[in-house]
Order: sequence, then C-alpha cells, then structure tokens
Amino acid sequence: MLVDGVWTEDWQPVQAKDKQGRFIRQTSSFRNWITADGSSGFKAEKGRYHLYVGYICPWASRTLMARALKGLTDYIDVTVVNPRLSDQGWQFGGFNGADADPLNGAAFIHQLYTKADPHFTGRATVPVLWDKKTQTIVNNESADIVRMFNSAFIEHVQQGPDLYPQDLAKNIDTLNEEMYNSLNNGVYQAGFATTQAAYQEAYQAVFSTLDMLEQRLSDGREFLFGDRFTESDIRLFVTLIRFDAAYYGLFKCNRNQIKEMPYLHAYMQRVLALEGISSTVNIEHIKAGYYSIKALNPTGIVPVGPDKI
Ligand SMILES: N[C@@H](CCC(=O)N[C@@H](CS)C(=O)NCC(=O)O)C(=O)O
Repeated sequence: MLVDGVWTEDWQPVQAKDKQGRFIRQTSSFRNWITADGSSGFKAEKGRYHLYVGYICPWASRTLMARALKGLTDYIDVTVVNPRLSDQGWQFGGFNGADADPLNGAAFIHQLYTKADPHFTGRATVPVLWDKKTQTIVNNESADIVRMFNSAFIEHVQQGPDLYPQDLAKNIDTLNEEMYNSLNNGVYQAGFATTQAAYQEAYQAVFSTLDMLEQRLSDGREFLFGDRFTESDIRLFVTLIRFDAAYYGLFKCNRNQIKEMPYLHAYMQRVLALEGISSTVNIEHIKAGYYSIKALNPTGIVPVGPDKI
C-alpha cells in the first residue's frame, strides 16, 4: 500500500481485521462525480475519461458491465491490469489480455494514485476512473461508478436498462446491502478469515444468501426484480461468475458450486448472454489472479478446472 505517497513493501491481502479475525475492506477515497452539466468539475464528455480495471476483480467488473450495458464503450476506454498482484500491487502488461498503460506510461496502478495525490495513503485498488483533462482520479468506488455510468451520459447515449430506477431504489439499496455483507464481500471474509470461527460465520452467511437467492429466482423471474435488469443484478452476477472457479476452492466456500443451484445457474447464464457481458468476463484472469494470492496459495499453482462454468 501507499503511505504518504510512498509504496511500502509489506503488502498483505488481509486489509484489516477486527478482534474476532474478520476481514475488513478499506473504504474508497476518490469520490467525485461526472455530471451532465459539469457542475461537479467533471463534465460528461466523449473520450475524456478512462477506466482502469482488472478482469480478476469483481468490483472493477461491475463498472465494465455498466459501461457495456449503457453503450459507453466508445465513450470510455479501458485498460486491464495483469491479474497477478505483484509486490507493488496491480501491474500493467505481462499477461495475455493485460494492457500497458496508454495514458500515463505507469508500470503500476499505485503510480496513478500518487499522480492524483502525491501524499496518498491507502491501498491502490481497481477500478480507477481517470480524467485525462485534469489528470486525476475522478472516483475509485465501483458502486459510485456504476451509478454515474447509469445516468451521467444519458444526454449522449440512450441505451440499456435503467440500472437504478427510482421506484425500486429503496429495494435495490436494501438487497445490495444484504448481498454485499454476506455474499459479495462474504466470500472474501471466508477466504481471508484468520480464525475458524470467523471463517465459519462467513461460510454460513454466503450459503444462506445463495439459498435465499435461489428461492427468490425459483418463481421463474428473469432478474432479481422481475423483468427489469438493475444494478443488483450486476452485483450478484460478478460474484456468481467467480464462484466455481475461485471462491469454491481458494476461499473454501465449498458446500456446493453454483452449477448445482439450478435457478442461480440459469440466471447467471442469462446475464452472461446479455449483449456485451461475455467480454467483461475472463476466467483465465480470474483463476490466475485469485490463485496468485500467496497467503492463500503459496505454490501459486492454478487449478485446471472447472471444465464448465
Ligand atoms: N471499494 C472498492 C473496492 C475495490 C477493491 O477492493 N479492489 C481490489 C481488487 S478486487 C483491489 O484492488 N485490491 C488491491 C489491494 O487491496 O491492494 C470498489 O468497490 O470499487
């Protein structure tokens, strides 16, 4: 991580933990917004913004999904980092499907953080939404970026579903919160737990949430809120698509795989088939990335399977 703008060597996958050994995720630090009228200082303009992501990362993948669904691929270019975390965090290039940094010539993501704030202290995470005009980070919180992509460019491109419709906003917020704590971040809490009790607590939460969602989809609905695709579907999908390939094995979430849950599995395939979504998923990056976490897999051996997702 960075301390006062300087990279420190002691990178640990466990960001912080509480007294019971539970994993705690850092909060994001750049929280500016792109707006249609530019009153925020960041006006919605074609080609002005750039997204740095990792295909391994579920949070970054949320933003890729929103970009694809909202027809913003010509508006916002993307650079993909190497899926294996180096001893200086996310690195550019050197892996099939990973890019060099076309804008800043950086070797590592942390260099973007210090360019934006020479005294930055914190973890250099993806996604990063970069403004080419002011040469800074607009926002590094995927939840914000998804909402921005949903509405900020609406005067330029009218495409895709409203990911956060007003009449569902409260319900979406509630479901998002529930899924985040027990599933999206819950799998990490299982994987990075440092006590048996913390692991078991997280494991129970993961599977009781998957059971609840399997039940919810069993009435034949297309998406979580019926026939309307929302940001909650983005949040669920990014966890489901990584589950059998990474969380089941590496994070010890091994009661069952998603392919053994018929409604969730069919739902995952349905979302994967939406236009533009399959190009946001790269299973080789996901496997290589998660299985390169030395604290959990010291040999670095990447499993061959699963055969099918
Ligand atoms: N709050 C952030 C979380 C992003 C995040 O934790 N990204 C992980 C990758 S999945 C990361 O970059 N970790 C690097 C690190 O912790 O040093 C978001 O949702 O955008």
